[in-house]
Amino acid sequence: TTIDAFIAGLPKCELHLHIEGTLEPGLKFALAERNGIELPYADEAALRAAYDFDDLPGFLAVYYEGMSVLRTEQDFYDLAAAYAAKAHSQNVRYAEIFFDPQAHTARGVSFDTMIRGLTRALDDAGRATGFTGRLVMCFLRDFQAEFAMATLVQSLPYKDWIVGVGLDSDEAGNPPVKFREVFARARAEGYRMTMHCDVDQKNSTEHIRQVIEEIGVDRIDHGVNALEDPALIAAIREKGLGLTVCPISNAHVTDGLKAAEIRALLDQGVKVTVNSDDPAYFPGYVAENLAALRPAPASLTDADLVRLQRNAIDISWAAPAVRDRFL
Ligand code: ES4
Ligand code: ZN
Repeated sequence: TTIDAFIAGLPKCELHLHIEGTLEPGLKFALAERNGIELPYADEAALRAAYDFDDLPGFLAVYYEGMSVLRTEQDFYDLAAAYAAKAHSQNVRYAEIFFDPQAHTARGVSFDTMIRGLTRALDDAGRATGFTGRLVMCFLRDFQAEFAMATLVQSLPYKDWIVGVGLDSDEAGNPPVKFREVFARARAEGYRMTMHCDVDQKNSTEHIRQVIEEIGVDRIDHGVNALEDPALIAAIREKGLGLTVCPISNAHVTDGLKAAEIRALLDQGVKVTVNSDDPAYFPGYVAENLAALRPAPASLTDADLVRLQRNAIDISWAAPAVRDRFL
């Protein structure tokens, strides 16, 4: 993909980015070496060749395995610092960054280790470049709700950094209502809320209905299948819920960029945004994702690109000062 000058120069806002999904093969090898971990791949090319999945569970297996190299505070620092540098290079001014604490605490890395590394990197990057990053804590939906609740309690001392909570991982058999109590508590604690409704999953439209009507989220991650039910689109518009769509990710875990769907969402006045999800695995950061939508059927014009960034800052949970500096 070629990134044209307009896309390169546009001030951008990213709302759907998993920090563990930015672990590029080069950094993965460097961290493995620093921590004395033997990776089952000869080199970076062999590792990239293993990024061969065609559905969500296939991707998730590779994603969780890759995290095993993240052990120390410095590892989390290096991961977030690399993303912040990449974001700055693409003129991303503000990002709300997902992290999956349970994927780390479940293998013996402490919540403090992880959060201190991530926040120190974002703090340093902010001072150096003006890029602002905030965290959104995702619960893993394939674990029990009790584990999510315990994780929510662990996060409370870090509310200055964590602006909201989300729900991700394997959607099959793990509907939004499984986490009803967890999200009610999160709301009571003042967190904003989003949930993944991954594209083309079983029960997609029912899950979208649940996140709107039963959970009361502030926005929806992916959520493209709402187009199958005009009542869902009407509810999304009426409540001003944004959708954080990830075209290159969609092309890898389902079929295609969902470019026609993104066009339709824009044309129907939904607050849709374009994001990168797991750019080390679905190659392309936010600029590449935008550039992929220049051709038909998305046919993004410069005005559409500005609209997408306005939508993003509008549905973001950024502080007023950040909002005012944007666009
Ligand atoms: C994810 Cl694409 C996707 N879906 C669900 N959970 C995830 N975690 C990281 N990427
Ligand atoms: Zn995601």
